[in-house]
Amino acid sequence: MPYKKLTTELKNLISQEEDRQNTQLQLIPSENHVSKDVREAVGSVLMNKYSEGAAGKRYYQGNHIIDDIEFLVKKAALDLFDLDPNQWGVIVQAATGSIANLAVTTGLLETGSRVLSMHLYDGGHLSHGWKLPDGKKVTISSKLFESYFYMVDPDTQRFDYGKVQKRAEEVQPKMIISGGTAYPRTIDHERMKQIAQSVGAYYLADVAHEAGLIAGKAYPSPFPFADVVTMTTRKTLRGPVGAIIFARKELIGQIESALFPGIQGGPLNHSIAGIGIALAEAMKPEFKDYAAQVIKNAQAMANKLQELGYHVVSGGTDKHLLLLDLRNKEISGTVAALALEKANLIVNKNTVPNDTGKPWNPSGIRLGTPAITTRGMKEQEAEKIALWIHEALENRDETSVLEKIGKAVTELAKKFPIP
Ligand code: DSN
Repeated sequence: MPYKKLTTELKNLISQEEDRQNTQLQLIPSENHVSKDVREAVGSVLMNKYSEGAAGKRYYQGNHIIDDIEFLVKKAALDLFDLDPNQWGVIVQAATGSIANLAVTTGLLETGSRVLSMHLYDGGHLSHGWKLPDGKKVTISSKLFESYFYMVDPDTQRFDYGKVQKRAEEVQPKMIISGGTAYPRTIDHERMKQIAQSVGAYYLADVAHEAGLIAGKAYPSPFPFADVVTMTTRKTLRGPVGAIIFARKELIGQIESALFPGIQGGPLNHSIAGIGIALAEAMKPEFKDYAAQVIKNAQAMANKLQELGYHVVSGGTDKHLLLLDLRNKEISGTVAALALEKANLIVNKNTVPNDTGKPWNPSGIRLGTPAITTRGMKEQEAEKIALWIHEALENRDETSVLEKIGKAVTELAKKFPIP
């Protein structure tokens, strides 16, 4: 393909994607819409600079400005979460959450050590040592460490910390991890730290999903308890793709060397600056209103769906996400997600606790409100979306009904433009 045609085609596709984001509703809880300032930072000339090494200790010349940027972003990260720089260290170079978690585990643990984390079907994450139920090691974390999982109580679909304690005593892990992708309830970080301490393990709280809610003081902070906290920056924190690692001062050096030269080369300076802008935005008083509204919207959506006969996992949500187990409706997660896409409602299929389906055809869908709340939507819109979800799922084989809903969704979306 000639260069000019390729460039034109790519520019067209970018503009089509912008249009798609504007005219559909993004209900995937790990997605959000960043500000123009974040986009400008990420698209800036900072990406031209190589800066391997920590800020102030680089292997390349010409990095004094990049150093200033990285120092500023690190300080902003500590400030946003009210952390004392004498007690906490921070790393902003990890390109993604999975890489951040790999840096933490490889930095603090011997290869082959035992790690205990949330089961994926109960809301955990691949990078916490996930292996398939038949034992197949499909992640680097499961290949490097001996991984074990704790699960939600089958009746409440919430963690029973007494059972987590028992599991920890059986497994005797070197690290206990909480957090992940789809646990809709508050995690008791104080209890998790006690459990970890009782077996001599580090406690890593992965708050990738909740970072913005914690920054906005709408969700409990893990910092008083955890030894290490990791987060991605693109979800509720409303920044670019990236991650932040916070660790108690005495642990940060090992993690830093595990990241570079252990895992990564040159950091993504443009993303780091974009993270800094997002942190600054999260310091504004209105970000607290945003975080609180994200949760109100998710609860309004969960309540409405429950009224409509859906099994909302754990009976509701304390945060920005909810999980529907569709087995009572006899619809697979895949069929549901595809039907909703035709109605311009973008969700993802997801495993649910005690799933009897397969990861590529699980029994549920996951919904979230960070992106619609950024657009300015409130409970009224969240309830309307729940009604559309119901109508679309009931009429999943009726293209004309899905198209009709899709048009109504777009009309609403256009009233709430993306930043
Ligand atoms: N992408 C994250 C999420 O959707 O929660 C998982 O890696």
